[in-house]
Amino acid sequence: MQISANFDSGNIEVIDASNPQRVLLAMRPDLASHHFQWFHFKVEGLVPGQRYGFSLTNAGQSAYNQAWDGYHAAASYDQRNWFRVPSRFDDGALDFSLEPCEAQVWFAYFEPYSRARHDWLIEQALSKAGAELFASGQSIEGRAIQLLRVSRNPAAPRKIWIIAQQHPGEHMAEWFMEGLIERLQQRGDAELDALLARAELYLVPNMNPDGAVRGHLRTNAAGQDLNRAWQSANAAQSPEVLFVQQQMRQVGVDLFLDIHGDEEIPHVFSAGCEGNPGYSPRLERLEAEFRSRLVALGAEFQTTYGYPRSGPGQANLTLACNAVGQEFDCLSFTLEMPFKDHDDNPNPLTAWDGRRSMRLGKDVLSVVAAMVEGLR
Ligand code: GEM
Ligand code: ZN
Repeated sequence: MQISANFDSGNIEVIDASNPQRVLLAMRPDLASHHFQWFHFKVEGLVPGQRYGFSLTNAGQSAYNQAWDGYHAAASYDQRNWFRVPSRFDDGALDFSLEPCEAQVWFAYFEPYSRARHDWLIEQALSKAGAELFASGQSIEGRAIQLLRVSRNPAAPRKIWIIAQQHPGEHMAEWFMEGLIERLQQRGDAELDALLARAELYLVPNMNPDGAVRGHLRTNAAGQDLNRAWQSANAAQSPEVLFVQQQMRQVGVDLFLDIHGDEEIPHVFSAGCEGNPGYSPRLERLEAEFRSRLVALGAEFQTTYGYPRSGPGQANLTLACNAVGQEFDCLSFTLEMPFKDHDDNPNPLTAWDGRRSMRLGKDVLSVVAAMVEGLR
């Protein structure tokens, strides 16, 4: 049996593989950071029908070590179709076993979104979704941070910004962007036509390519949590954020969505700007309308569970959602999808996955289209 992780978004260390029924593994921390929780590795040389056991021995020290209860590892025989493997968090380790039907299998914390698929998505957006490469920044290690613009009316007054995967382990975020870009390829979509008559879309499908490729959970190649850099972005530590902020200041922002994944809460939810100094009844109304429209649409989204609300003036303005909402006095959300399942509509086979993330991206576009007139 061979175990490997030296590939795009790979992350595992083999502690002891001498006992195939109890292979001892460990997750590797982000570069220059203590954060870890993401794992992604390949096992080859399996005997179909024989049971194999794996143990992530340092799960109890991970960034969100309260998040393992109810979590089940993702697995795939072909890197396209993913399913969940019953997993148990016990005595500080995450244990799971499998009786494989093939000689090789991949395991991951969530269905990975590869850099190769990212490159394909950018090409799809440019060739089929009416997007243009408005600007391109660079990550610390020199990977492109593409800022796409979708504009059918250059005089459109509204500027809608959607960024994804500031936290590199939150691969559901770029699946969401793929769903949104896929919908932009549709013809005869009346909602989309109405939206693009009044707004331009500014999309960043992946904010943190270095971290994603390196198999990081939370930080970029300098160990910086990009979602804590929005008051101090700089070329050395957070060029990814600096680039997007500079573009936002040139273009303007009328609605901002920051797409993330959450380790602990088994639901799709949003976090707004109620703690911002500039929060107003207008923004409160817009937040409530966005949330109620998404629920009414029948999207996989709910408002019962989520992060604790911030008190007045207590927001952390180093976060993208709060920083952008405050600076541009606009509707601004962090949108969270689960690493576990959306328990309002559980799917034991797959839990939350890329396909459902894509569906949510499409649904969010409908809500944005319905609200574009009233954003200002
Ligand atoms: C979260 S955003 C945290 C927002 N918290 C509240 N109470 N609004 C982060 O960056 O920690 C997003 C994420 O990591 O997915
Ligand atoms: Zn995040």
